[in-house]
Amino acid sequence: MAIQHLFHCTPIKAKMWLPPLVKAYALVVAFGPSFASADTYHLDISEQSVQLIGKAQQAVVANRGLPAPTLYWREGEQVNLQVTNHLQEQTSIHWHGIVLPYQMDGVPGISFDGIAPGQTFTYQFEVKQSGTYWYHGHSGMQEQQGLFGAIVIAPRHQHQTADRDYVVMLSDWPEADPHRTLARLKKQNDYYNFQKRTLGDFFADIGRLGFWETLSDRLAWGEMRMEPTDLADVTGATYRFLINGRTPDMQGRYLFKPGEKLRLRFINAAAMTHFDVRIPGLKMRVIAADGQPVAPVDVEEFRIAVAETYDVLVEPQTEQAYAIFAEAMDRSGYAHASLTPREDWLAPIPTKRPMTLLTMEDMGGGHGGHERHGQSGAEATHAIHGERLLPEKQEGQHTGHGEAAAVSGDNHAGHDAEPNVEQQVHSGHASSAPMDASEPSVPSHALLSYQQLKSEQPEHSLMGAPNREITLRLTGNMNRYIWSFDDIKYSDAEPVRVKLGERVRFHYVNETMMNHPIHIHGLWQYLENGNGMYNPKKHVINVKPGQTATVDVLADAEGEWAFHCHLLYHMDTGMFRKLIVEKAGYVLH
Ligand SMILES: [Cu+2]
Repeated sequence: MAIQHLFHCTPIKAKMWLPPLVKAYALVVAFGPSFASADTYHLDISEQSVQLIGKAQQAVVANRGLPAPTLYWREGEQVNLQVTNHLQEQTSIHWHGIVLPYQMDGVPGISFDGIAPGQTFTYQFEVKQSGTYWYHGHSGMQEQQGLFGAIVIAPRHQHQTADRDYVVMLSDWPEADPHRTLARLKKQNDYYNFQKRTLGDFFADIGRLGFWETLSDRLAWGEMRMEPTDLADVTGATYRFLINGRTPDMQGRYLFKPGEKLRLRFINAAAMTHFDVRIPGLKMRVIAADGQPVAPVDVEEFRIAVAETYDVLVEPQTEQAYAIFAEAMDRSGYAHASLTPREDWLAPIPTKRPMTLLTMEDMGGGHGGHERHGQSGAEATHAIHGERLLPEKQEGQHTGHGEAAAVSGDNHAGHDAEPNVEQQVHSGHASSAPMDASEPSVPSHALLSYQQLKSEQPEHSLMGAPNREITLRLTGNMNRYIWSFDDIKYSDAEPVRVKLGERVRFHYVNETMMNHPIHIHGLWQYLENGNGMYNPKKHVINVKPGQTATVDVLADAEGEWAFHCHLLYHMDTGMFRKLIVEKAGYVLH
């Protein structure tokens, strides 16, 4: 089933800032006279049926959309957001990356009580920053169930102009109820431990559980075995990967005219999935990270961790359709949309690369950078592992679901195979070169690394030594699916307390085999990446397996903040702290 829709920005109020594309095409646009005006936004949170996997499922949505509407704010604006809960359970909205009073931050149990069924909560705060951000539910699994949307904040002084301005929102959509997935992940390892089980068991399980359940469990538990194939613990075996709420078969597209400069605002709104993003045939100029302008870097690919945002400029010169291609880091699936000069032209799906395997560098044996490994001996060894251990995975992920359904003989027939790329792409599309066929592997210098991120402006709060250093170990119990800081899960942990105005240097020591994107609410983290006063400020710092990341945090906002890994199932099982920023003589609980 192909839904022929263009992506559209969803205006939710008349008076708002609009990006250039919308300006150009909107018939009636009223602009506020001043930046300081107060605008009111309404979000209605409800359940809605969606069709993303070939059968109806319930999603949790805002204003009946998945994703939720993009909110366009202006720097300096006083926003007033009325969020009404039409669910049977509590809800909440967290404004991710936004600096605001802590009572407005939207984390139940930390800074407010949550929004009860039938209630409306009004969030009010001044917008003190600009750039690309997002918002999402912070209750239960609602973020995984569809409750997320983009925030685009116009700066007071625009310094990067573009002819068109698009949000590219990536996410992962589960085949099963996420509560059930988590319950499975928490189950005793005797039953699910692949290490102890044989190929015969695997086929027995297929007979009993069905192909996808079996594969999903095996892949999920693969992480615990510390094999080099272990990159994600919830994978494409259960996920569909979406761009602006659409699966690859739904063929999302973004229009352009050759010669135009496009700003693409990538947001990773996935619950559990890091993506490797590329647009074969186009160079991407990264101009912002986590909303903040950075010195431009030209890349062919970047990895976007869960909850990060990157803004890139692209300037397609030729009349052809380009693929916006976001592969799950573990290669278990991909999101795809077309950047196209004509609505009826679709971009080819690029050649999918072999599963990414942990390398010595990924495991902390490298030089501490975030650059991609080259062809190393380790990788070659791992490739053998991959072939030996996971032939079923490669089949499942690369040949479309139709074939997998045949293997299991279950009811996945509704999944239809992946779109028939050849047919769709080349109909009426002769000028498009088959760029995927001979695409070279990306040289490592063309991949964005954290070291390349340099703030556009020097940050003077980075002068001088920190007042305090705190080492936080990122830990996990491999057998019980419990994630933690310093081996203590959230429910047993004391809050981290710092003083208002203090500058704290955190060392995040990753003792696990997983990436952990660490997020602090309400405060910036200045990543120590060797650029001194130009160290970039981010709201999420991805810490690779076995590595240590150092950040400086200026505790310039009092209150109680959430501090956690942004992988939903890691946060939910305990990799979470309350961070209290206290005024002298004033104790918060
Ligand atoms: Cu984590």
